[in-house]
Amino acid sequence: MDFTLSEEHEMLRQAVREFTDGAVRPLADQIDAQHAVPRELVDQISELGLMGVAIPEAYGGAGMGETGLCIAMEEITRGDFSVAVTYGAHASIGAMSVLVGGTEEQKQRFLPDFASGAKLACFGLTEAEAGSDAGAMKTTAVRDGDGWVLNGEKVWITGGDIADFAVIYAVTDRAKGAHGGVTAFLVPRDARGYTIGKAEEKMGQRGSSTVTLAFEDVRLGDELRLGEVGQGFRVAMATLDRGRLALGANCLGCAREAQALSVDYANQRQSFGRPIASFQAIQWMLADSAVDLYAMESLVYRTAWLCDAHQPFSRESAMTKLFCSEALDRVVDRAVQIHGGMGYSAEYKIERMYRDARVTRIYEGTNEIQRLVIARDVLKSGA
Ligand code: COS
Repeated sequence: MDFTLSEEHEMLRQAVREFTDGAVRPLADQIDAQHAVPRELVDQISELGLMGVAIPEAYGGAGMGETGLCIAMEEITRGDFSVAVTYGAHASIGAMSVLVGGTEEQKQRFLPDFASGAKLACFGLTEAEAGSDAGAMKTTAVRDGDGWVLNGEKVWITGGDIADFAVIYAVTDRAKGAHGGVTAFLVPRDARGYTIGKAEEKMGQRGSSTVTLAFEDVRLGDELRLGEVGQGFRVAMATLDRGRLALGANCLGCAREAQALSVDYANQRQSFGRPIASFQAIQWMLADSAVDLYAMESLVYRTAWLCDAHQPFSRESAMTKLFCSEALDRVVDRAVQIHGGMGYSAEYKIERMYRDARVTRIYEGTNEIQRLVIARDVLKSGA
């Protein structure tokens, strides 16, 4: 058994860490206050080659697998969650839908631009009345000659305002139900009838844009259909397996930063004539968070290894998302407690991180859905 990262992965971590320290962390307060990630930051991520970190070299990517993507996500999230989520909307679930569901021809046509960041993608599954029950979607794509006509509206689409393409899941045969009647499409932003709607005002991760995308009689050639007709639900679920894993890496990065800030604060803050780090009450909180961090790291990188080794990892990805998002909540909550009144002040980073963390138990499948996915697999396999 060998748990060491390859030299290549270690170099990637170092490069992303330097980028985060120099370019991301200094902007985090501004990003939160202005509710926007500067486009230049997204372009810098592209220039570093990170948009294609998990895309195979054959399609212009770095070929560093989900392990590489998790490293990049972890490190960027240490600097700012909104930047990491903006990055992940493309690199983790947008572009990955094409890798997971596209034909060889589509991979060759689209992935090189997705890998370089010349074009960005977003992922459109959720609708106003189809969140956890993704199969209840109302968006339709109807055959029209050689192509399709798309109608409907997707909500909560991260990065929908900057994406050049949206991966849209639509009902193509209502009679077959969600599982056999949903198909995925790669919809270009400049298609007639494609409208980018309003951005949500959010509690946290305020810099990441989250918009509605509406489609009114959008005509699509059949070459923009991703995968087989009727197989879209499976493409969505297999893509989310990767997305949920990468989200675990986001949680790990945010938790690491919260713990590092807590250690600094505990060493520097004096109470009763000595640093609060010398009190057992504080030490126990730091110890409990260290255990959470170790468990998060173990889950993230073992599951990434399963994915890169082409082994099944749906259950493990749901477990990673579930555990890491709940562990992050515990770690940031302790971090606020250690910071005392300062942890509640908007002047300290920890206040933003506490707000940023909360949604991780909700998006990419609520934790209730993760428990459902895990329990179904436990009951099916008997263990
Ligand atoms: N990989 C590949 N295929 C998968 C899969 C996976 N991880 N999970 C399910 N499938 C396939 C199943 O094999 C099944 O195919 P068959 O009908 O041929 O057997 C099909 O997809 C339907 O799966 P399932 O029966 O589990 O569907 P349900 O509608 O019962 O449940 C849940 C699906 C609830 C798990 C799904 O709707 C879900 O994940 N909801 C949350 C959505 C979400 O994460 N939203 C966030 C959006 S992105 S921010």
